[in-house]
Amino acid sequence: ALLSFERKYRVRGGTLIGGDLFDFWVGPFYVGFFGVTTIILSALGTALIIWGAAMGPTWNIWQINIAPPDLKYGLALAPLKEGGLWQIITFCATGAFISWALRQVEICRKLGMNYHVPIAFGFAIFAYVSLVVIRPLLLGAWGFGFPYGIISHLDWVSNTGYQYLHFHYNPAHMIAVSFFFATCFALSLHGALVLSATNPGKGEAVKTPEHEDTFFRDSIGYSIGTLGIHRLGLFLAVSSAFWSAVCMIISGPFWTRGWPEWWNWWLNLPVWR
Ligand code: BCL
Ligand code: UQ1
Repeated sequence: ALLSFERKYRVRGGTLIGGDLFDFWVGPFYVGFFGVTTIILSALGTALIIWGAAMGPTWNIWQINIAPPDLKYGLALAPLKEGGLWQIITFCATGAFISWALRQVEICRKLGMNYHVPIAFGFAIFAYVSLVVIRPLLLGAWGFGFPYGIISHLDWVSNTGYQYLHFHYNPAHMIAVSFFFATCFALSLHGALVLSATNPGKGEAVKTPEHEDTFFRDSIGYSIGTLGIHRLGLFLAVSSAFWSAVCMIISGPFWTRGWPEWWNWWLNLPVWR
């Protein structure tokens, strides 16, 4: 159902392309040019995955796999059944993700909001594109992309990790992992704080942000504030995706040996060498 205030926000314009074309809603959903491209690309990509599965040896959901082309095809287009399908699916997925981000931009413009949401999603897209486009381009073959399948992509992560002997020694991976953990920690603090303030014992009044500030000032001597925690959360989350992308783009294109060996710069510092 349309909520009482929703109609007020259903404003014309703010589109990036095509003027009024597709500037309408279907039920609760804004359509827009990029809504149409999202639907088309994700439907096509999904259909191709199902088609690829149908040509494959199994319907076991864990084992279905759509592999990228063999390395011998380099950066060329491969035959459909030998990775070409993976290439088209990758194109559809990337196009659908970017379309989704641009639809977010149009909705932001309609609402007079800033672009934090599509920019944040852009970092997730960057992490995906770093694996299936940027790194393969830098290494000279689409075959370096990861395969689409539940078990198969896990095997790819494991194999790719061990190619560098011990991936925990990748410094950018260290930073990415630390940001992921910090994100979880910050969100758990925030969720716990908000719920404890807004869900008081029976018969008690809901508490205010001043109570929240006071809790953290009393316990650790500092409160980052209600706006601040959301800025911190955005920074931590976006940094997680960013350093994930970096840790893969440098693995191969800029460092080909084991990651433990990279740390020799430390052992070789003139102070103790
Ligand atoms: Mg590691 C990557 C953590 C051990 C090898 N590793 C990662 C990172 C993350 C991580 C930092 C994956 C997240 C990411 O990229 O997000 N690794 C991690 C941790 C440990 C660990 C915590 C641990 O030991 C506790 N890693 C190891 C071991 C190695 C190893 C030592 C294997 C032996 N690791 C690798 C390799 C890789 C990682 C290889 C990577 O490739 C990966 C990485 O950094 O990738 C960049 C980024 C987010 C995305 C990519 C998601 C993008 C989402 C898109 C844009 C939208 C999807 C929409 C969806 C389809 C729609 C759904 C439909 C709706 C629900 C309806
Ligand atoms: C915090 O200080 C704060 O301000 C009142 C919040 O807002 C609701 C929070 O959610 C959290 C988690 C904190 C504490 C965080 C730090 C970094 C001290």
